Amino acid sequence: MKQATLCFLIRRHPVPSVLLGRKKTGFGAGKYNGFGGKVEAGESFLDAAIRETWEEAGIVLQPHDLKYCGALEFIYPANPADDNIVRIYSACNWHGVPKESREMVPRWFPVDEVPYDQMWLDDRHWLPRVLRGESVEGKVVFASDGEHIEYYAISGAR
Ligand code: 8DG
Repeated sequence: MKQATLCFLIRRHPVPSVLLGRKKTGFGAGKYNGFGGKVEAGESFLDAAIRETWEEAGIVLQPHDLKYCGALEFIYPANPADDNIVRIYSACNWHGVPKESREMVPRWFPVDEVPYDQMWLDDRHWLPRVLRGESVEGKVVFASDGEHIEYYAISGAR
């Protein structure tokens, strides 16, 4: 199964907020998400999270900036090539200012105004935990349309 990453930048001031990017093209286009994508040959998950956040948002992260927040399996029975296991990270420290890239338009959202109606449908079941500093583990199985959820099981751990 494809290995992938997602990284959420979180700032405390002026109000607790998360940086999301609206995907401009490709898989998940039009949706807000964290920054991430496939782990390439020879990379660790951490390397991939750092590279993707740089490529998609122009943000520089050091390995020690990243906090591991758990892993989720995303299963697309109608298109198994899209199946992926994602390691999720958050970061409260970084260098640089978010910048639009070829793939993403970054935007800050207060944590109580996350645009779940413009995100993958499962995100509302686990992202609030990540934003509270908790970890998540689980699996999401999508329906044949690749959008609705057939089944999910997500547990959290502090
Ligand atoms: P790349 O070309 O930059 O490597 O990556 P990509 O085209 O953006 O994505 P990908 O490699 O196909 O990897 C899948 C990405 O999509 C990965 O970051 C995890 C993410 N993703 C799903 N399903 C869901 C979901 O339900 N919610 C969220 N938040 N992200 C999801 O595959």
